[in-house]
Amino acid sequence: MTSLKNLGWDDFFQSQLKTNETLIPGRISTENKTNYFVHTEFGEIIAEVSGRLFFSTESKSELPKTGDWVLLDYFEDEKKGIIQKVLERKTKLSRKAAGSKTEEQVFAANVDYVMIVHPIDESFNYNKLDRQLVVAYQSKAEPIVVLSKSDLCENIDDILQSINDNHNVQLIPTSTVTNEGIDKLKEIIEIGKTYVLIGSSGVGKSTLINKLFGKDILKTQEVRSIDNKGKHTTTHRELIVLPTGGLLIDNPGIRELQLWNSEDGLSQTFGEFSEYEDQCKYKDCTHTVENGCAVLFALENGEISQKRYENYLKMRKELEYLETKQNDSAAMNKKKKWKNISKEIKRYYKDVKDQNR
Ligand SMILES: Nc1nc2c(ncn2[C@@H]2O[C@H](COP(=O)(O)OP(=O)(O)OP(=O)(O)O)[C@@H](O)[C@H]2O)c(=O)[nH]1
Ligand SMILES: [Mg+2]
Ligand SMILES: [Zn+2]
Repeated sequence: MTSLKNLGWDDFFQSQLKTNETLIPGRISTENKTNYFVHTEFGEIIAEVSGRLFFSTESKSELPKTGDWVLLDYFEDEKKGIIQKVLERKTKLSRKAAGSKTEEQVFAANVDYVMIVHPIDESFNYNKLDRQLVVAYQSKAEPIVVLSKSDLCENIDDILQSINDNHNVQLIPTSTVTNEGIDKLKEIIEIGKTYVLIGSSGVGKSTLINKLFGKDILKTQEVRSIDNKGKHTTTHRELIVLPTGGLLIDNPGIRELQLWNSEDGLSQTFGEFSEYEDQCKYKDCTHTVENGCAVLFALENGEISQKRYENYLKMRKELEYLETKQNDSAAMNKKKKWKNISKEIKRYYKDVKDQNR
């Protein structure tokens, strides 16, 4: 059984407990359709969310997610629990939910490091890496870039150099075939710290976790065939406690990583832009057509790369569009709320009138 501390419990969470707290703390491992697997001091238990918690949350993102610390009523005989409260999150990894809804999807909570797993090959997708970095920085956890399948790559140094040119982030080439980087990863993974692995399907996240665990505990894709392409092998998130300590969260491959309120993450990932943006003539400069735009000037002078400029603008536009949609849906909710209130008021007066009759 693992101690709370080894599960990531610290003063930040301790300070959220009442003095005479009767509920027990637990950490969400897996979110199932109707219940959760939760790590506790008493081992892994199955728990459900209480009706009160379910109905008091305003959005789905407030319900427990993998990595969350929760407080539960614990029923020892059945090894079951009822989740009464989600503790405040230290960090959270969010994206816009897939589909047309303007909704936040939290896919991991309270992680210390985001391991972005990216296969290293000639067709390395820098734009995708930038997007993942934006999401990682926004979460307030620290990113680490794991360059997987290094056994299949010949020009590793060139790619490392290109990433280093734009980012100040730890880069670890790994291979589960040659074992390159595996010891390095084992070395950096600390007891009681949480690492979430993100990346597209098939990049080798689960294989890597199996390697670090020292046993095949997770299902991995067997052979890569054409009709297997795009098929997700991992279908749920799971928080795994390594035998050597350290907590890893496996994720299903992410097909579409849409941004959710990531302004800070964006400026951190595109550090070179903020320097110029401050010098633009107009405060609300779009850096596209304006006279006196320092970003365009830097682009012309080759101080900013064309590729990064395009990717940056794309993500900025995505965030602006999201903001408009959020305002729209906030206005709609407000309207709905007032409609309900005026309905209630009408009903109240009708009742009063009826009573006086
Ligand atoms: N050559 C090579 N292949 C690898 C390496 N690591 C993983 N693979 C292979 O890549 C395929 C995908 O690995 P998975 O671990 O299932 O990938 P995943 O990221 O967990 O994928 P999803 O669960 O679908 O998100 C498997 O066939 C692995 O054997 C590596 O270092 N080198
Ligand atoms: Mg997997
Ligand atoms: Zn500008």
